Amino acid sequence: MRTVPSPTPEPADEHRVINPATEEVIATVPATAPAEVDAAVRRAAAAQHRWAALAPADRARLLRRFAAAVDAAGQELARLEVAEAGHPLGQAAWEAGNVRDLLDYAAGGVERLTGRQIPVDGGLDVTFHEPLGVVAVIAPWNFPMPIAAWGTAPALAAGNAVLLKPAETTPLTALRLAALALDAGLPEGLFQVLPGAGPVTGTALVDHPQVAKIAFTGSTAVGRAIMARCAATVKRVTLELGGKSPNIVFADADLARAAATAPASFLDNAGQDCCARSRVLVQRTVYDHFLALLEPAVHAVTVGDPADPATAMGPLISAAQLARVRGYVPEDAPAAIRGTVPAGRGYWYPATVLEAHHADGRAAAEEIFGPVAVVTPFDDEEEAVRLANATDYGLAGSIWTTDAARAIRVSRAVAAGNLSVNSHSSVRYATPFGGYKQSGLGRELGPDALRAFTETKNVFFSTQHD
Ligand code: TXE
Repeated sequence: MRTVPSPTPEPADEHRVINPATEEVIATVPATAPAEVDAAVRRAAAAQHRWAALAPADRARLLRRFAAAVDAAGQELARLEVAEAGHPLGQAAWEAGNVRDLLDYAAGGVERLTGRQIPVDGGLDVTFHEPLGVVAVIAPWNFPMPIAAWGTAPALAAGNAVLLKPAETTPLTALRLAALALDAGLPEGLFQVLPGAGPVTGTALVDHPQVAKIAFTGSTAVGRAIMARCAATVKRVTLELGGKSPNIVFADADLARAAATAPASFLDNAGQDCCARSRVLVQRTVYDHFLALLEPAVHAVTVGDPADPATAMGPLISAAQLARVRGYVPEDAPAAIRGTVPAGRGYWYPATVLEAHHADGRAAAEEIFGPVAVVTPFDDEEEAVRLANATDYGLAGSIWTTDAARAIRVSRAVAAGNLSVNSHSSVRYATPFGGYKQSGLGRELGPDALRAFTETKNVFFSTQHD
């Protein structure tokens, strides 16, 4: 890594990593050319054969060692995440811990990847869950470390080799994780990080006939294109895509808690979160009261230097992302609530709450991926559900009510993969995560995470004799 202050155009064979809080170039990382992708696939295939042949207990032990190495390097990984992604330090430390937990949880699954014995006539029928071989994880920049591990940890645990392509803007934590895997004793070539541009390095992975699966997290547009391309080699594919998730606040809710927790649900990671509750639906009878409670809660969010442990919200990832957010919401748009940002360099955008009747139609309907929420009133439960489902997305959502029967009715009626009642929590390593509709395909995390990186083989043993 070296510091390069010059703003000259980026050459095609390397990526500059920019600290989004200062706009300084903090590193340059070589991009992986298609021929190098091919060489990496071969190395990975050789390593995978050795890895899958290990005793399950030995594979589990090595993954636990990898988890311990991540734990020991937690502070260092967190600081890298702060520098390359602009995440507040406290959040980044949680993310490093999440990677450790994912690896430990996956290690626990190695010896529980059991098949079934199915009653049939004339013999014994047994299913096996066998590794796919070499799989690719294509990760985004919004949570570079955890999302890389969501795919990598269960894939390795299930006996696969992993090629991880990090986002162009955030390769540093991924590269560090690969070095920690080697230190922990994982075989050389088993887990490789291939930085590079999506359309070049990513496409080479998607097209490669020996890559058995793509686990992709990113935009719906790119996910759709990858899925179509995977058809050529009938590659397995899971997609974790965008969202425009509702936060439904009924009049009977604990309004003080709903309002106090709402800002984090759309401002965490400066809103660059696929689960961001960016559509706040509030029952009309408490609408004004809720907005009055929300305003001080939004202003209480500390925005500033992500390296400061007191900071809750940092900058956006890049100049491009800042331009994208501004494209949806000009800074002089009539806002119900608007926060402040630090002066000077960095890709800052203020916390912004718009009322639906003042918001641009695109801002109300599309994923902005910035610290912006749109508030809409509704009259009754039926209208709340209709508004919540009036989107092509279906990733997450929150329901605030003290009526248990309503919580059950609404959580069954909202078409989304990850709902929370009187909470905004969506992601836990032990529970399944994924989207309905155009928010994705397949599930990650949870008890079935390893199975998603296997083929099911059925073997029938005849017991007939002449
Ligand atoms: O995502 P891309 P971008 C949404 C969010 C954001 C928008 C654009 O709305 O504003 O997408 O972000 C790789 N073949 N999300 O443009 O391009 C790319 O290199 C193979 C939601 O950064 O989808 C990176 O590693 N790979 C989201 C990854 O795909 C390709 C997270 C994601 O980048 C490729 C991120 C190609 N042709 C953005 N093109 C979420 N679900 O959390 C790009 N890539």
